[in-house]
Formats: sequence, structure tokens, C-alpha cells
Amino acid sequence: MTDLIEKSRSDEGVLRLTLNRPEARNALSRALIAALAAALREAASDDSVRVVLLSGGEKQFSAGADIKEFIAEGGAVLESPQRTEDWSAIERFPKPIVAAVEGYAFGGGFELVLLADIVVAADNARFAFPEVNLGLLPGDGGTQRATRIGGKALAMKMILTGEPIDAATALAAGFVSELAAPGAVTARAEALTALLATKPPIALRLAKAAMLAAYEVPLAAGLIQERQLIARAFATEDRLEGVTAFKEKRPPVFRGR
Ligand code: CO8
Repeated sequence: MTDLIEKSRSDEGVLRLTLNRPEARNALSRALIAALAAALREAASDDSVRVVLLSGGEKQFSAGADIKEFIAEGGAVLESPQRTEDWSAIERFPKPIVAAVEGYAFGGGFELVLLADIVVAADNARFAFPEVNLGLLPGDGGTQRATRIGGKALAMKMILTGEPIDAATALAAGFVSELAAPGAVTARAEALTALLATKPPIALRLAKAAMLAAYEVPLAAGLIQERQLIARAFATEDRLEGVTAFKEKRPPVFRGR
């Protein structure tokens, strides 16, 4: 059986995970989500992984939840504690995830994109929440994250109409970090992950946690949390290395300590 998630590693600490169900347009079956969550759980506790590059290949990112699965299983899919736990493993992944999006990211596929930290999309990529056409609504964070990130006006239009938006709109809304020409997306995402792999891993994790807190807590609590997180970064060997390298006018070498 082919792996639902293709994995490859660079010596520099980039773990590349590719959704690998092209025959079903990378529909997010329970097994595919479980395989992605398992890969991320392993990567979370593996110090040699500094950053993850997540892609769906050249044709599509993902067509969303597996419709055939919930036709067959009904509400049981939604009620599956394992599926919920697997999505939260993706949500809680502490290291940076760079997503490379080509083709379309629909439904759960778009919700997965919203969990990435930096998103490079092809300038002909498309994003949609087609759930309404199935008598549904997004169920893996879309109503919350798309509204918080892109604002009510755009999220309402997308979720109530099911109509796709183009890459330029997704960029303007903040769903996407930058656009690249079709065919150049992977190279750009690789350049970004290679850059992140040179940065201090603990500071990256703390910065990610601090920014995600902005979606969870009131400003005053977020500012307190930021102060606590910078104190933790201050205590690292990598902070010492960073300032020493600055003084010595040489590039820093960060070890994740
Ligand atoms: N689930 C299952 N199979 C799919 C899915 C999907 N989401 N999308 C495509 N496929 C399958 C097709 O059925 C087809 O299979 P087969 O060859 O056996 O007929 C194969 O993939 C190829 O599909 P197409 O021929 O349609 O490929 P195209 O390239 O012409 O079109 C599209 C691609 C535009 C993506 C089109 O397939 C499409 O519109 N797919 C459905 C998109 C969609 O509605 N996504 C939302 C799903 S719902 C969701 O994400 C959240 C639900 C709420 C949570 C539920 C929790 C359980």
C-alpha cells in the first residue's frame, strides 16, 4: 500500500510531508489525517526536525474532508474521538509549518492551510468552503479561523456561498503569506524552510506560541504571555550565540539549546 503521507528529510532539519492521495484529490480521510498527525507527533519530539514543509503536490493541495467516507459512515466520522485528537495534534504542532499550495485547497484542505504558519500559494491557486453545497458547514475550524484571520465579510461570503476565492484575494485577506508563479511554489517554500532551519529552534517555537495566543486570549493576557516567552528565549544558549555572533561579526550557529 502506498503511504498516505510521503516523507522526506533534509540534513538541515526540514521534514517534508506531502499529502499523497492524488486519485481522490488528497481528500482528507480519517486515515490520511491520522497519518499526518502521526508524522507531526513524531516530528514534535524529534530535535533533528526544525521545520515542516507541507504540500499536496503540483495539481492540488486538498479537496477537503472525504465525502465518500462520511456518506458511508454518517455522523460517526464527526464523532470519532481519534479524528478530533488527530486534528488537535496538527493544531498543537509546536514547530513552524510552511505550506506550499498549488491548485485548490477546499473545505478541510483550506482548514489545513489555515493551520500552517507560513503559506506560499501559486498565483492561480483557489480556496473555498464548499461545505454549504453538501448541506454542511466547515467542521474543522473554518468558521472560527477564517473569520478571525480574514474578517467577517469575506468569511461569511465564502462559507455561505461556497464560492472559491482566487490567490490574490487570499493574500489580501491574510490567508496566504506570499504568492509564487505556478511551478515555482515548491522552490520558494523550500527556500523559506531552509532559512527557518538556520534560525534558533527554541525562539521559533516560542514565537509561534506567542502569536497563536493572539487568537486565543485578550490582549493584556497575550502581552503577559509574550513577556514570559521572551524570558524563556533569553535563558537559552542560542540567545547567547546570537548576540556573541553579532559582536564577533559572524553568522550565528544555533543548536536548539
Ligand atoms: N472526498 C472524496 N472524494 C473526492 C473528494 C472529496 N472531498 N473530492 C474529489 N474526490 C474524488 C472524486 O469523487 C473522484 O473520484 P472517482 O474517480 O472515484 O469518481 C476523484 O476524487 C476525482 O475527482 P474529480 O473528477 O471531481 O476531480 P476534478 O479535478 O475534476 O475536480 C474538485 C476536483 C473541484 C476538487 C472536485 O472533486 C470537488 O468539487 N470535490 C469536492 C470538494 C468539496 O466539496 N470539499 C468539501 C468537502 S466537506 C469538508 O471538507 C468539511 C466537511 C465538514 C467536516 C466533516 C467531518 C466528517
